[in-house]
Amino acid sequence: MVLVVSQEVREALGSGRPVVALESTIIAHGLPRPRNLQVARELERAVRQEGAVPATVAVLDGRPRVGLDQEELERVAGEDGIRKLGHRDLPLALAIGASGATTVSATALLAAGAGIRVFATGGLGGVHREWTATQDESADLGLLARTRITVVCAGVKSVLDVPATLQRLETLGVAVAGYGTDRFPGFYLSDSGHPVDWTLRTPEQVARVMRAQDALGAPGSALIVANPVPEEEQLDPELHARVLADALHACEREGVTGQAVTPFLLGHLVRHTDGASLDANLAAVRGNVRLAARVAAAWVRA
Ligand code: PSU
Ligand code: MN
Repeated sequence: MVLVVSQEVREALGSGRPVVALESTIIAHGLPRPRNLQVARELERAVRQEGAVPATVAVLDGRPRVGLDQEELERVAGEDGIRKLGHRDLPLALAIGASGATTVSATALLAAGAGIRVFATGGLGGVHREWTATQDESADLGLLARTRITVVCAGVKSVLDVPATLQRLETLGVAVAGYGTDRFPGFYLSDSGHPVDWTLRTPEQVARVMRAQDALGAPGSALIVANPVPEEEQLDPELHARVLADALHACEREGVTGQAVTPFLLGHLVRHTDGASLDANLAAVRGNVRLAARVAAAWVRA
């Protein structure tokens, strides 16, 4: 097995303790430095406070790692030239000895490979606006259609075409449930403006769905638990709409494409909301990490 699983994570998995996978792209490319390192540490601490073991995932010098020590976390947050790796990039990075942060798709693949069932992030990638012209759809969706993992997130990033993304998830057969809500959350916003068909209300209920997935067998697809940012911590919806329109224009004007699109849009929002989008993003991720830890605990108890 090429995966390097940290001793702490290995022992936790071996003894049936709860483990939560965390992605690293949000750290390396989704948040400004040096705040990103503080956040990476804070998220790991939050998982521990809830009684679970954090397993941040990244590739360092061509080795895929599940569970990072302090020095490794610092490299992900601060090293120049850290790449952004989707799951398709993993074999290339491994063969060449590259270092990179893992997106939702790469993290889900590696975490599932290590035997981890619960994963927390901010917002998933999805179908971009202007999809008909660019065909830009995050590889997150396709990978989650064939990976048995539970992803706790605040919906999909609001820079995307949310209804198109929900439709793709339906087409791909990925289960989606709101946590404590029948509205699909909107990442920076508590409500994306779109409904969700299923509502789950407790970590135990989420764990029961996971058991039912296993009982039903193939196809091994994900479960998306969409957990809204608390309303009092969301980004002002009007400010969001205004700055996002501006960000999308800037993206087009500057000819940003491919992997650079998401970090560009998120960065633009942070700069033009005076950091308010960052606060909302962090509030969402924090809530997701805590809920994921509780789901992981219910899962190992089950
Ligand atoms: N959620 C955040 N910030 C991020 C991301 C998610 O709060 O930076 C990252 C995730 O790693 C996700 C990726 O997988 O953005 C999607 O990128 P793309 O649209 O290029 O697939
Ligand atoms: Mn893309």
